[in-house]
Amino acid sequence: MSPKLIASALVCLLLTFTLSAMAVGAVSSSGTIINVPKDYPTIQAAIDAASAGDTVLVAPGTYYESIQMKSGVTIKGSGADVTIIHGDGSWFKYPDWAYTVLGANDSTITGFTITGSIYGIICYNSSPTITNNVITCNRWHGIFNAQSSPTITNNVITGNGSRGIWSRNSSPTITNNIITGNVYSIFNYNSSPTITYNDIWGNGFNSISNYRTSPIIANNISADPLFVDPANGDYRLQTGSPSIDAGTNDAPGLPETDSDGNPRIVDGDGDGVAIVDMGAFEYPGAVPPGWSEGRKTGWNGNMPPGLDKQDKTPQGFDQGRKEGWQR
Ligand SMILES: [Ca+2]
Ligand SMILES: [Ca+2]
Repeated sequence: MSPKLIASALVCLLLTFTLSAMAVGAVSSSGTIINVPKDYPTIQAAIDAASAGDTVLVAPGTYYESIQMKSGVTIKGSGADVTIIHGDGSWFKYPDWAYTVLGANDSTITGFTITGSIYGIICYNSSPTITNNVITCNRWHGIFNAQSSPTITNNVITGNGSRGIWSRNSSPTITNNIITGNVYSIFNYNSSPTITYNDIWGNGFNSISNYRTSPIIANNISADPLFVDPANGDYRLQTGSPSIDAGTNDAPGLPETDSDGNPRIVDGDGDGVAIVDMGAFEYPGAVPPGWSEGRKTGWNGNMPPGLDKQDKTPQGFDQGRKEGWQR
């Protein structure tokens, strides 16, 4: 086992002990909002009660259940750092298909950590949108696709025991993700995937495997994404991360906010052009010269002339909602 994979295993062990912060994301939907656990104690009970157009909004916490998505229903966590779905061992079709999330057509899952099963997400004859999630510490594949065309945008897929994404007879669109620390990156068989603007780095095998496949593969990078503290489950991006402003604003299913409900799209490298980052968390913006970055507690550092309190924002800048700077 390489040091990197050992580190991933440690993250898996630590995962449930390191998540404590609170965050609530915003929802824009014309349907009904169903709250978990306020309205229903489990995510699945809320999904079962939902109709097409509804949103199931899940409060921070760890939910020990495997869930089946429903056509037309959005399932929204409060941020991948605080809202965890840990599979309960439910099986799908075959004895080796334990899953945490089972996809459905025209549905969205966003803002969760998805962990603790053999497959994190199974798409079987289904094409959901999967965005703003951390998919980690599943025994085999992070996402398994069969006869499916899911939209996989702006996730972190890391520390899974086999492939980050495995596809058969499928046409997934894979954009703006960070795929790292898995044993293998992406495997395609008899498929037509579109794989663009992802950071694929630090897997046991980074090369994308294609058999009887006609892929579109372009504009991906392979560089350390410089997560803030991956050993403790913090997959935000550090200053200088190559994943900042490295995605595409044309990604299908691009979310309006990041996993924590903070603004997307932000100009993270200060060049005046706002481009979405790769991964589940948008870097909050360039730090002005002479200032240090203030994560989670707002900005700090040397006060600019005329300012004497931390709750004031220098001219030309808006204060980040939870951390750092935005122009
Ligand atoms: Ca950005
Ligand atoms: Ca920029």
